[in-house]
Amino acid sequence: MKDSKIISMKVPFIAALVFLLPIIDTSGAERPPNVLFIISDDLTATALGCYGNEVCATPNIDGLAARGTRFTRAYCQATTCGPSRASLMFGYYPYATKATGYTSGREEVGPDKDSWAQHFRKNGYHTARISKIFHMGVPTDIGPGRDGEDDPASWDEAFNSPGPESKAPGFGETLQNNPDGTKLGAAGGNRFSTVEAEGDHLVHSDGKTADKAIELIHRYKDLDKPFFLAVGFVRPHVPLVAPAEYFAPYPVEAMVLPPKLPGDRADIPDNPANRRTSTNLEMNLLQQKKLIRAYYASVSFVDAMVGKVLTTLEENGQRDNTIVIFTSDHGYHLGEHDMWSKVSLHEESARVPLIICVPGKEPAVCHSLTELLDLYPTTASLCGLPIPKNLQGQDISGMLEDPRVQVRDAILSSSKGRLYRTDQWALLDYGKAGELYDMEEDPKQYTNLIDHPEYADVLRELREGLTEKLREIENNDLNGALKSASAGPAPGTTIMPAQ
Ligand SMILES: [Ca+2]
Repeated sequence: MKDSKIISMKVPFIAALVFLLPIIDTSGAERPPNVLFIISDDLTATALGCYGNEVCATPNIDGLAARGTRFTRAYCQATTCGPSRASLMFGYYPYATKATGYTSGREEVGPDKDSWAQHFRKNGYHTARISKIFHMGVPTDIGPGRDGEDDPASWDEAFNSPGPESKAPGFGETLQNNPDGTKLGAAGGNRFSTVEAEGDHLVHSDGKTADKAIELIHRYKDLDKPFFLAVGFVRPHVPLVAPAEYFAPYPVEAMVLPPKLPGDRADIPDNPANRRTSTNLEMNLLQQKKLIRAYYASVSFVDAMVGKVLTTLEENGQRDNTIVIFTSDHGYHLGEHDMWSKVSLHEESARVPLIICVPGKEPAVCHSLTELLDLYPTTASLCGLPIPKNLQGQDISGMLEDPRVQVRDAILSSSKGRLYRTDQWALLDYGKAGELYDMEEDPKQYTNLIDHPEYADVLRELREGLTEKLREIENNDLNGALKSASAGPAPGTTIMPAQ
């Protein structure tokens, strides 16, 4: 980032024009591009080849990244499923909506606000959901194929993908709270259980999701309007269940744990966000390696399903008129600082993979700070739709033209505390306790500087920035402070008429 000092808030006029040119489809008619939004559940960027993982095979996601813009510093707004998804789908920070539990966010924003998909639906798009887009319990809703916390107003059609989860036939294990290995088989529920499953992809929820997406893409080829198709894969959320063939490339003895540095946890506050440790989960080293193995198998399974969907898009001739987005609702720890899973506000948990592939745009890697709630206004901009004024995200479409463009100085994420992350610094604020990291000198976050007197000025500036950010977020139209925003172009935004 040191060489990327260009700060351009405005896309040059010509570039903006190019962005908004409608795509001419095979029938010769002009219409806005389709949107294919793919979201994996609990997927950390560090597990993907295109983000530097040299073990986990993700050729299809890597291929998408090679064609699109890969964002290296994209962050979720909450490090748990429900509030992260409510935030990205409705375009508000959890601090504004108070949507912090297992909710779609609809109840919190009210009936007069349009979700991301609903906005496209109202502007001439056919919208569809497959599986988990708003919050669904995994495996509680996935097992029976329930809607979970859906928002029906968002979709013309919605499909669920039931799956056996930890009850899938195959070789199952329970890795947590099973120190002597006496509990045989895969325990049910939201646990570190694994199944090397018998049978093909269609045994599982994600296999059915991919096949439904393929069916819809075929069907939508002759649609008289563009589509907004949201495809939610539930892996690598636990239980870590996938066809056995996806486990085969990852022998457990070849799995490498992150370094366990002596004293690493001594300066990490005992906050609820930091308690999913190997010790608390009672996982020995072998079980930790098995967990990584099953996580990689699950990621490779999702990658294969993503590949099926993208191949169908290409074979149907729709790749050149479809914006493809791939991301996750938050990241995940795979043993860093001896932590596992989500909730933590450290880098591996708060950062998400984000790839945006827009037909005709040059491939790029973008290091600018971005947030998941930027997706709503950005895709609206890319498709020539108005950007609703109530949205709290930013239009980052300029980054797709020039990856040096920046639209924000800091990101905000949250769980049991909050993360305020600037270009150089990460402040993890828990109220009385906290963590401060120099992300240029210490990207793995080994040395908490918060009590070092020489960083007092840095800390004060970050706290002021955080306070200011929270004040901006509080100034929203949900609490009566602002007049209700109507859909319309943001000041200075060039808009194509919606079709
Ligand atoms: Ca999740």
